[in-house]
Amino acid sequence: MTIRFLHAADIHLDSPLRGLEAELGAPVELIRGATRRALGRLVDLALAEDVDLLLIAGDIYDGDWQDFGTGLFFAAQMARLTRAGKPVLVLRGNHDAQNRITRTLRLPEGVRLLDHRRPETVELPALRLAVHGQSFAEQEITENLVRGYPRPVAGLFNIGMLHTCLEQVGGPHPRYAACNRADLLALDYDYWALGHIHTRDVVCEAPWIVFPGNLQGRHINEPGAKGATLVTVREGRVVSAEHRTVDDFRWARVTADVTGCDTEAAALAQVQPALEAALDAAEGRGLAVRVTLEGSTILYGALASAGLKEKILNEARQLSPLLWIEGVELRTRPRHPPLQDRCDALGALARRIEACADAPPDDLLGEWPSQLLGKLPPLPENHPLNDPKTVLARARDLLLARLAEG
Ligand SMILES: [Mn+2]
Repeated sequence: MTIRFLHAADIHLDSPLRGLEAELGAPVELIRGATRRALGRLVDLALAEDVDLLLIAGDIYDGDWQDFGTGLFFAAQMARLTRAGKPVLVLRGNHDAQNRITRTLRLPEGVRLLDHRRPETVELPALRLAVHGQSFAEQEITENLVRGYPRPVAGLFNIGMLHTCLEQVGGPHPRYAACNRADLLALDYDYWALGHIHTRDVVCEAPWIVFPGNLQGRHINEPGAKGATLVTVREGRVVSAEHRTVDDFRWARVTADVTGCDTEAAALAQVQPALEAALDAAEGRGLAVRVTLEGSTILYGALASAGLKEKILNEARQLSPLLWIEGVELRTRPRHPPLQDRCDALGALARRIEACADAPPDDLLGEWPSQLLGKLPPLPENHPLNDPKTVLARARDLLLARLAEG
C-alpha cells in the first residue's frame, strides 16, 4: 500500500509588509498577495499530486486577523481539498496560538484542528495512519510538549506533528516548545512533521524529522525557493520526502565582484549577470534582490556615495519589470593605482618607501624599535609586532595608501 501526504508549515497568511511601501519601486502588490497565492498553489499541488492528506504544522496565520478576509481565504482553500475528499490536519503555532486569534470561522468538515490542551491522536484507518499532535495554547510555550505525546499506535504509520524551535534555544527568541532530537526519537514514530523553523531542514532520516520551511519567503532573510515536503510511504516506510516549491515571490542575495572596475558603468555591468542568474532561478516570479559588491577597486569612495541603489534599480528595471532591488551592500576595499609608477616627486617618495620595506630592518630602524618594545609588556609569541619585517610591511602599505588618497 502506498500513501502520499503533503507536509507544510508556517504559512503566515496575510503577513503584513513592514515599511515596504516607503521603499522606492517596491512591488507592494506582488509581495502583499504572495502568501495567499502560495497557499493557493499548495492546494493546487495537493490536488494535482492527488495526495491522501495535508498536514500544516502551525503558524497558518501571522497573528490575529486584520479582518475576516484572512480566515475566509483559508477556509475556502481548505474546502477545495475537502470537496475532493482529502483530509487536512492542522496545528496552532506561536503566531496563531489559541489565545491570539480572536475571530473564528467554522472550518470545512474534514479539516481537523488539533487540541491545544493536551496531545490529540487522529487515526485514519483507511490510510493505516495515526497522527499525534498538540496546538499552542498561547504564544510562549516553555514546556516540552513532546513529553506528553502518546506511544505509537501499533500496526499504523505514526506521524508526530509539532510546532517547535527544537534545539535552537538561547539567543533572543523564547523557547517555543523546545525539545531534543532524543525526545522525538524516544517516541518511535515514523515521521515527525515539524514547523516553526523557516528554512527547510531534514533533521534526521531514521525516522524522518522534517522542517519543510515556510511556504513563502517574507523578507530578504528568507531567501530561495519555498514550499512544502511531499512524502511517499510504501508498506509503512518512507521512501521519499521531497521539497516542492509553491512560493509566488522570491527573495535572493547576489554578489558581484568589481575588482578591476575603473568606472561606475563597468561596476554596474558586473552586477548585470548576477541579476540575470537570479531572475532565471526565480522562473518568472517577482523577485527582490539584495546586491553585495565586493573586491578592491579605485571606485571605493565613489560607490559609497548616494545613488548607487537607485542606479542598480535602474539596471534591474531594464532587465525585467518583475525585478526589484531590496538593498545594496558594499563590501569593497579601496585600491589605488600604484604611485610608484609616477614620474613626479610623489612617485619618487613612493619608490623610496617601497624600497625601505625590503631593507634589513636593523639598518633602517636602528635600536629604537627594540627599545620601544622593551617598554611594553611582553607580546604573545606569534604577535606580528615581534617581527620587524611585518611591522615595516604594514607601515609601507599604510603610508602608500595615505599618500594615494591624498
Ligand atoms: Mn512559529
